[in-house]
Amino acid sequence: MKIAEESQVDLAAHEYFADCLLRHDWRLDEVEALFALPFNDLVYRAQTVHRQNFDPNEVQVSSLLSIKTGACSEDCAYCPQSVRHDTDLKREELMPLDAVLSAARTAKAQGATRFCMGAAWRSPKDRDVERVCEMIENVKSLGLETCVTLGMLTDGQTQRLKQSGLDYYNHNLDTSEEYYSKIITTRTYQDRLDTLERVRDAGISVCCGGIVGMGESDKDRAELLLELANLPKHPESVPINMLVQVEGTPLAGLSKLDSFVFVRTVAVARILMPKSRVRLSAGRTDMSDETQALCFLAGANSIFYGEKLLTTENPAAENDRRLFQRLGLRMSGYVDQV
Ligand code: SAM
Ligand code: DTB
Ligand code: SF4
Repeated sequence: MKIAEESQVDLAAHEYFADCLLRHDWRLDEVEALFALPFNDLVYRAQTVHRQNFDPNEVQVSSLLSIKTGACSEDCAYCPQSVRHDTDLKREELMPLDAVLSAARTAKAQGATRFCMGAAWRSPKDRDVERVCEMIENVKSLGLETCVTLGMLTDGQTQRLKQSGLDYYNHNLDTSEEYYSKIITTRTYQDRLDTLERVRDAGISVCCGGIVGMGESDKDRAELLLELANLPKHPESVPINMLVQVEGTPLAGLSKLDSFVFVRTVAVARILMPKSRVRLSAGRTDMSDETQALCFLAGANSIFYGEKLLTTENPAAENDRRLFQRLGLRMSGYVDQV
């Protein structure tokens, strides 16, 4: 065996044994007990786990682009892109390759290391997947990691995406199984789990998390994190989104979630999934710098970066760079700190 092959085997074995040391058998009462800890104890515990596994002052940054916008047949109550909700959103067909590449170049110049492309589909057609594969190949050639989120996939589609060089697939569980049926009626939790399994089987890294602030209970939040932590393998990325309330969606006007509960959710995710990137995701525009700093203290080490999420606002890149500077945080892989 050549040395390069040997070290790849070593690496795979190392990853396998490292994964075996992670727990996948959390119980609901244990997770609820973590949530119920005094805030200082919980954050201390999360930061301790964080330091054992990551550089505590480094944050990974991903930029998002909506490559197909609106007119989605699903009825997700949180989403401005559902055809069932009367939002002001302008629908757009699948973007041409050059427009995608131009956005990817801007994201890279601003310091992003991963480019995530999202499409408002229930599930893509094979010909859509072909076009997305072309985007993936081209974005990768710019030196960016790639992530896509396209809805439910078949086995053939996950294999095709893997072949194109896709690094991550985002597919969120979003909430507990019980609350899911109150938020979405056009697909089931099991549909979601099935796609996640297909993505794993194809050898693509998994990005999977959820949304809080949708009127769910403490138990729902605990169950969501329990579900993620007890997957056969922890998702490599765990986005924790605060609901962005969009006028015209059924969830607009809900009372806002206590920001400390949001921080607690980040902390518990960090403790349950010690080696995963926990992403402080949607909702940062409405968060104070202090709340975001608490999230980093609680173990968040990734953000969505750049002016826009998919269809809603995100803080300006310049503001985030200033925040990082004030906190002494570094963006991973970004040499030219501005
Ligand atoms: N259609 C695909 C799907 O649902 O899997 C991919 C795109 S969908 C917009 C990606 C994710 O965005 C959703 O799973 C949800 O977690 C998140 N999302 C959508 N609307 C949101 C909102 N208003 N606030 C926070 N997160 C939201
Ligand atoms: C994720 O967990 N959050 C991102 C990404 N994965 C695709 C999407 C957030 C969307 C927020 C609402 C919008 O901009 O449309
Ligand atoms: Fe469609 Fe995805 Fe929005 Fe649901 S979350 S309505 S599947 S775009």
